[in-house]
Amino acid sequence: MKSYEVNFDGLVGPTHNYGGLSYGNVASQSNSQQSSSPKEAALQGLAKMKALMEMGFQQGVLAPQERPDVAALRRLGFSGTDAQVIERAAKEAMPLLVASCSASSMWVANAATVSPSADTADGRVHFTAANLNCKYHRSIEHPTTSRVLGAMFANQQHFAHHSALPAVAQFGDEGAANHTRFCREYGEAGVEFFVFGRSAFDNRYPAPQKYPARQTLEASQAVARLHGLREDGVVYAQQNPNVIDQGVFHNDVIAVGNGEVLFYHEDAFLETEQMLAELESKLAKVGGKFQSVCVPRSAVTVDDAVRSYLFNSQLLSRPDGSMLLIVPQECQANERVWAYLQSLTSSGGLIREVKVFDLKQSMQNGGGPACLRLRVALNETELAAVNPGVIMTPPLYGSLTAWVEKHYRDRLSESDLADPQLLLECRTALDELTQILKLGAVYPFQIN
Ligand code: SUG
Repeated sequence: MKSYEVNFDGLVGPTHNYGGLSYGNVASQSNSQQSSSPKEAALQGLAKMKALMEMGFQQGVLAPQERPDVAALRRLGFSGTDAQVIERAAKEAMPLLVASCSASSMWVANAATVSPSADTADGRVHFTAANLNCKYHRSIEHPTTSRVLGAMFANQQHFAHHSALPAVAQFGDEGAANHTRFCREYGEAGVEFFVFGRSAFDNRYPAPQKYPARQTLEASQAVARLHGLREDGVVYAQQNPNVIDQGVFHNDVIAVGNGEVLFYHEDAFLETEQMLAELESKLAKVGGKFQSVCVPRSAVTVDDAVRSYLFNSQLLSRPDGSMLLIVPQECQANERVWAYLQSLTSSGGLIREVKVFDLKQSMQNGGGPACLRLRVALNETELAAVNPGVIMTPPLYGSLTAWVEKHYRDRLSESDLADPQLLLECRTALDELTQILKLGAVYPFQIN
């Protein structure tokens, strides 16, 4: 049976703004308070989805969330009508209003961890929504994420959904941004690679000194258990704490994998040799031949990687078995990174082509091509069981573009977040979106 990797991209929501909310994420910190363009952000994301669809890849779309999250503000003690809640928060605690307005659900690599059916004990595709416990503005995403994923992958015979892990730092879980899967074919059993930043219960693992390590070993282990993964089908590795302290807040900022290939920076991991050997031997057990491409620090520094987002790229398999790398334009702007990419694609290796995308609106908050997509490997039967409303087609691209043009603002700055009209605009837009994507009622304003 045929199998595919389907990339579901997060659609940028109407409140996209630069709130400076993510300590440890260099771009989010340095662009804080700039004015944003939600319309441009959403169109840039849609252009990437369209391009991948036109290249022949299976492409889907994941809906944004209702923001400001008035219910979250109510839980923090603001009361009255929705407009009063927003006005009071703006007056008394602007940072909380900003957090409740974040469009951060666009970075769907953090929405969930997904294990394909070939890897799981019950032969279903498993999803665990990420608790995103490290940042308040992201910790409020998972209930709606679960409902949206449930509406997209609604067939219980093929899809199993787990709610987010306990909402405490010990089980900090950032989803697929720290999870990679190696396999020969997408439909065959593979090896799932979980990268963690620290251990909550075992102090033998060193922790970063400056910035938070968002993913814990214990969270990754819990996800592997929930999904029913074989011991031989899992490899855990610790991220180098020094790179977390340089702004590598997720593994997907310093490594990316696809098929049998891991593309990574020399400084990405601790115990790299041991980890590579384990990946090689476990992949061999399921008939695969592991390959790694290490980018030396002499060619590209960690700082270059963080600024350019070289590794936050999408590594895609082309029909002839070679690979294509989708990178943000910031890679072209960095001389060393661009020179490295030229030498990589002309070296005769597996990665033959680089395609550049303008994702500046998202990049300025630390979200590159890989952050914007959630990969779901599906066989033909499973793909047919996905809600067809969320699979990208030329007509859907047309409808979504028109929808963005109609509902999104060109500019948004912090003071605009206090405007209760923004909530109404967001709800009107999302109500229409659920009809376009055929999701049913998934948002708090639709179900309460
Ligand atoms: O969690 N930025 C996101 C970026 C997530 C990128 N995802 C991956 N690497 N997979 C984060 O730090 C910034 C929001 C603000 O500052 O307004 C933010 O949430």
